[in-house]
Amino acid sequence: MKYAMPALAILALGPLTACTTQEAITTTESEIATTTSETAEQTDRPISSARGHSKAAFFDKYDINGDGKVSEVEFMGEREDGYRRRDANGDGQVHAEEYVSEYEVRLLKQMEDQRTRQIDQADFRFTVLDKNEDGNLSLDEFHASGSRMFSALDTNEDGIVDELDDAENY
Ligand SMILES: [Ca+2]
Ligand SMILES: [Ca+2]
Ligand SMILES: [Ca+2]
Repeated sequence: MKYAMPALAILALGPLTACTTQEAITTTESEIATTTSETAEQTDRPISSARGHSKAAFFDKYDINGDGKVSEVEFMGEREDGYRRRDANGDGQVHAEEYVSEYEVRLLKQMEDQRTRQIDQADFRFTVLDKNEDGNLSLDEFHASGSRMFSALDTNEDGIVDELDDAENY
């Protein structure tokens, strides 16, 4: 029945969750790297355009009247707003510093949002781990989480994690 673990229990898998967190950070870094290497035409997209989320982000950004369709008028209109936003000194031109600094502001905001989310998740993980809610993570509580994690990985329950186990999330 361990596959039917509720989300809360999965979150309690301390190191495993930490691993997932690390993965999230790595993903963000690679997204930033990807964004940096994108062509000029693509950089107008929302920075956080992880695969799968990019379509939703596209509609969120460009579907101004929210009808589930993006007309070229909506698209180009939003692009023009983006151009005006970048033109910080309002001279009708986007200079290199204006272009880069607009990106920097968006990037910093994204990183701050990410940081806030990760810290909130760490706070939440602690409340899940601290079973008796005394504000301290005892070694027993920490080991309880470790046992659940090991059990989830040792799918054939032989006390060893190896190739014979087919857990998908490490
Ligand atoms: Ca300007
Ligand atoms: Ca405790
Ligand atoms: Ca095993």
